[in-house]
Amino acid sequence: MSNFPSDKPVLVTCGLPYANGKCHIGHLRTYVPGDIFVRSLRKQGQEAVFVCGSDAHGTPIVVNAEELKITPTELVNKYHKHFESIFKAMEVEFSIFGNTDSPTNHARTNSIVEALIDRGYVYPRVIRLAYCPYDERFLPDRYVEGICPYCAKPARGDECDQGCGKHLEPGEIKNAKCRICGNPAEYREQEHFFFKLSSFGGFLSDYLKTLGGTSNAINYAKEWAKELKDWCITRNLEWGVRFPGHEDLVVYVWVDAPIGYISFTEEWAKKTGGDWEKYWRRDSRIIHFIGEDITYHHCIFWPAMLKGAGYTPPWAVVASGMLKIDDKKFSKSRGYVVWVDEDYLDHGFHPDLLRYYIANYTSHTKELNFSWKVFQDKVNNELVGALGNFLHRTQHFAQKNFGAVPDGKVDKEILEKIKVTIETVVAALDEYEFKKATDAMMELAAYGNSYFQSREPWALIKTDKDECARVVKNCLQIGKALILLFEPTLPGNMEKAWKQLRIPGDVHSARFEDALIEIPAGELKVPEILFTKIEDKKIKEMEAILDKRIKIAMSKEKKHEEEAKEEKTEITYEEFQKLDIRVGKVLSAEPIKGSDKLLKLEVDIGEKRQIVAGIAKSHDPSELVGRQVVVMANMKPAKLFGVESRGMVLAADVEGAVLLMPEKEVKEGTRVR
Ligand code: B3M
Ligand code: ZN
Repeated sequence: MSNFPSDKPVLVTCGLPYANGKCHIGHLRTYVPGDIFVRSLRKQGQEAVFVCGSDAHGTPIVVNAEELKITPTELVNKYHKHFESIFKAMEVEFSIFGNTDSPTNHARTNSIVEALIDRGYVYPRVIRLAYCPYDERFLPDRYVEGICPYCAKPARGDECDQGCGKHLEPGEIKNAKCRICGNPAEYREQEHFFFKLSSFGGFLSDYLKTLGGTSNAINYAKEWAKELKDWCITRNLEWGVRFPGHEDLVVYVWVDAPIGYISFTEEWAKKTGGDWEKYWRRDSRIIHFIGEDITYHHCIFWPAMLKGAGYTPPWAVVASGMLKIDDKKFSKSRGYVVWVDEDYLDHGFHPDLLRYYIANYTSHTKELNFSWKVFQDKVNNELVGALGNFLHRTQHFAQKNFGAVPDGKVDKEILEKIKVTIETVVAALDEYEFKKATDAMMELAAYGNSYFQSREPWALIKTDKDECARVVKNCLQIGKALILLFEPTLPGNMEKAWKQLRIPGDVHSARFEDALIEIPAGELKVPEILFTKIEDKKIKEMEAILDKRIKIAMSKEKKHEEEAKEEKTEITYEEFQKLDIRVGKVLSAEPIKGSDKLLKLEVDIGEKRQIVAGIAKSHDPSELVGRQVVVMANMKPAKLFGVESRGMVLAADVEGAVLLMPEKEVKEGTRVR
């Protein structure tokens, strides 16, 4: 017996993309199988709501917006639109694609947090937090960088991203440095609010026994549930959902992000006249598709929060394995990334090809490696060679020799083969095994090809037209079954194929079991080719794009490493005292013959000094005269282009040097400390 259709309402979600960067293949590893799953549910007669949306909060978005000098809202809107258009292009069809900064989500988050407070699951505690004395602010999450207390690798404030991968609580990170100014952070005490996760141990250990989904998620979660620490759910930020009653605090992004699943369902219900509470307040089947790296949040935090506030916890958590590019760990900074727009869609590749690759490369829970070469092989051998070839040759033959789908019955043996394939596919989908499912479909295509080959209809047409018609009818029936089975994976091409075969009704709403209904006799047109081979040249072109990106990233990394090596050592105040820095006034300035960079200055620093400065490109000599500058006065004398220099004019090290000057005029020769 398969899991679906069920009499309980079914809701499927996909992990919310941060509205903070572009969509890459790594994202699709969750969204494409999620979409295939929902389309397959409908093919089994199961209604399902499919929700997703932009994750709008959290420090990376604030930090990025600050760097780009735009507001977080502007940044979020930009990427929200981006994801929406990519999903449309990739035929990932959510019932709704919301945004966690929506009024509905603010309201739902408030109401859940208040419920948790009312029920005694939230308490205040004074903790030591990283604080930057220069920027005069607390440094939540990604505003701090430092060392992981567990594995001693470099880490970010909320996560050991380069080492053990642990979630870090506020205040845990060692050697904290401010990300804005790079200075060491101090620790200051402040009151924050904690969720009593530790009191959910009993609930979670029972709950995890019944939770469905993939073993990679559930097994880890069972271990984690044995040792639960309370969880700090507030942050010092402006951007986010206010923590009730505290103007200076917002809730941690991992509180309001999953609540987005609920508020998007509410928004969907409002739009369509549906009922959101039947999913979130009553017995239902909520299925979360997520990346493996956010299992803790979905199997531990989230069910505890839902339970605590009186909502329905998930029925299944389906976690996809991670992505590799050319067998290397996926990494944007190292260039191992394939962007969905600029590296795929913009090159004219059909979304179905990548959808198939993602579904069929390996088991959903294993690492998926993307390489252009394998992509080419899979498209050319499987989609073109097996599936496309079968659909085309049989319809082409039928059209040419009969002009129509021939009359007559389909063989029992063929219908049986189709039936068994449907059962295999449905069983695989019940286990979230998209590879098994699509392999079974491809096996049916291979069966069709060898059936066609062995019956030799091209010979039969001359000797036994009736027998030939029977073979052709059988083939067209297999074709119909393939179209229905592959529709969730290849929605665009299967829609085309369905129309070409002139089967009545809409392929997207038809059921798997309709594959057993005999294809009606009727006129056929010459079929168009669905899938075409990808040429070597195209693959070389795509590989070159990836190579180039990796090379550029490598040279950037090298530069960073060298810069890091140059990092300044600390000095004492006594050592600093040795520097003789003084305010001076420029008395004269003139170019130096033979150099387009240097100017010869005469500067009054309580005494007259001749100084050579590399500022000719950015400063006109005449505008300098009379200006006050800051001078390092005890530099060892040096000769530049034959001109003696005794001292150095200080400037900010940017293109077109920016000279330092005192805030107001002071006497020439005044010391700087
Ligand atoms: N926005 C993305 C991630 O960590 C994060 C998911 C939220 S799901 C509620 O994969
Ligand atoms: Zn700072």
